[in-house]
Amino acid sequence: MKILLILPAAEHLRVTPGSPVPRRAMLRFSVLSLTTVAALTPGEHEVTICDENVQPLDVDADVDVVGVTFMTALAPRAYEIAREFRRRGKVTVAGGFHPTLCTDEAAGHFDAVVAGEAEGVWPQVLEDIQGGTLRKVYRSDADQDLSAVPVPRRKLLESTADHYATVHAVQTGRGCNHACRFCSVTAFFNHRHRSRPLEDVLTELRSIPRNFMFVDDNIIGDPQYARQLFRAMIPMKKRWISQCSIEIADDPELLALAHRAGCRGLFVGIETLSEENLAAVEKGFNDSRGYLRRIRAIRRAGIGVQAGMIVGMDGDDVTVFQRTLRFLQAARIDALQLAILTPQPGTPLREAFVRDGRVVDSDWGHYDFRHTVIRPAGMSAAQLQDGADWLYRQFYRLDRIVVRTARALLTCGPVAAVLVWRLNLTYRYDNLREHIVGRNPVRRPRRNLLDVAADLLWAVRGWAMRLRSRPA
Ligand code: B12
Repeated sequence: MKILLILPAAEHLRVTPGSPVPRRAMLRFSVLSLTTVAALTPGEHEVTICDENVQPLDVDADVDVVGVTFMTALAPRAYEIAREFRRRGKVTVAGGFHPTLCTDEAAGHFDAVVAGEAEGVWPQVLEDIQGGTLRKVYRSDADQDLSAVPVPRRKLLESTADHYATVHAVQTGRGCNHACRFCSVTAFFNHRHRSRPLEDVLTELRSIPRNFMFVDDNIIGDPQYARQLFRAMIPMKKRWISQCSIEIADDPELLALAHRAGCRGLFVGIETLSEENLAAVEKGFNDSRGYLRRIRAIRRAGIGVQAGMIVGMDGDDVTVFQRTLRFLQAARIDALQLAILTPQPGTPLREAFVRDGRVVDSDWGHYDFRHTVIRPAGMSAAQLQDGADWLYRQFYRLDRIVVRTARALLTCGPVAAVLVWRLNLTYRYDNLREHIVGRNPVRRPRRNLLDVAADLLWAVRGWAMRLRSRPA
């Protein structure tokens, strides 16, 4: 059979016929979900991948089966895609986070849903399609060991590889032992962490270039395993980034090993400065009192820190934005991913918000962490949106990016500095493109001259592009 695997993109990011691929190389990482499903596909089938972030989707493609992966914010687009292909008589299959956490909903739009991991399930789905016995839902065994995880078929991304920062995404393990109430990973993997056989990972690493990304949810999920992995990686002289809990800072030996193994940047879920908030989401292990010391330890080890911060938790009032910005500056955070508290499906957080009637927007398309979909406790929804936008915009001011990059160069070295520069510019680019300005609810608006100039240049660029794309 001919199988097309699709990663949908939200409307403002989607590449359509004739439109240019937006310049956001740093944030685009290869589609590991789909290259993995492709690798699980028996050789008799022909597989292609379409990532709507970098290429237009041809709904008239000559294919038999269409597999779509999607997170919650992409559900509306995934359902549109399913409708188009089903109308053309193709068999459609859904997989990934949203179909797993909202299986019945996804089953209403697709011919079949794979809930959970594809290993051990996907070949059966294909066999059933061929045999005419396709079921609605296929559920993977959540406890299976990860020796069945294949080496992803990265070659399928060859024609679009230039649009990604790297197509070399590697996973050493899945899930996380923590049980943070807002986290989809906890819901998906039932707060359990499993590691792949170390030798499988090392073999895969030997086959890829120097720079890559570990897409683990917590690269030190099993500290003993991480120690072995890092030791074995030292002679490989790789350079990589990953995600990790702040607990790495409490283990100087592990931290040093990570750096010697080539780690140059970590995404760390700091989430909030408030102990009350941390306790409410069951992330007390973060211990906000030690943030500055722990972040300093990670940066001193030569590893840049991207902070994941959440605003809009119940202990937050309108002062949270300015306090958070001050903290990020004081902690010398290298990059920021800011989230507005979003009750994702399947999480205990959602259950509580639904129960209390505090979910005010049920359009999944807005569940991208950039929209306010809740009624916050300590401010209005408009203040939360404004303040979050303001904080994002302020953090990515051009002068701050320049200082940040220079600092990263001096403290973490050239690889980290290049990463910081590109990552910061990508977020700044996204903020400009999405016209994110915002307003600090506790202060009168004050704009930076550089930002005003950048906005003007941006508007001129937009006009020029529109003029150029206008039909003669
Ligand atoms: C790497 C990553 C990214 C990367 C790359 C994303 C990409 N396009 O590939 C970047 C940094 C860009 C990113 C961005 C975002 N991400 Co992200 N990301 C991840 C992360 C850590 C790993 C994804 C991955 O590669 N997994 C490895 C693959 C192999 O696992 P998998 O996807 O689960 O696939 C398996 C099964 O699900 C199944 N499967 C999956 N798809 C399909 C399809 C078919 C047809 C079949 C049969 C089976 C199948 O089979 C696979 C093999 O078993 C996940 C967390 C996680 N554990 O997965 C979060 C995660 C997916 N991201 C998430 C979010 C929210 C975002 C952002 C919105 C964050 C933000 N604030 O901006 C953005 C959105 C960007 C966008 N528009 O696409 C959430 C999604 C939550 C939800 N309920 O939808 C997750 C779960 C993180 C979390 N803790 O909540 N992300």
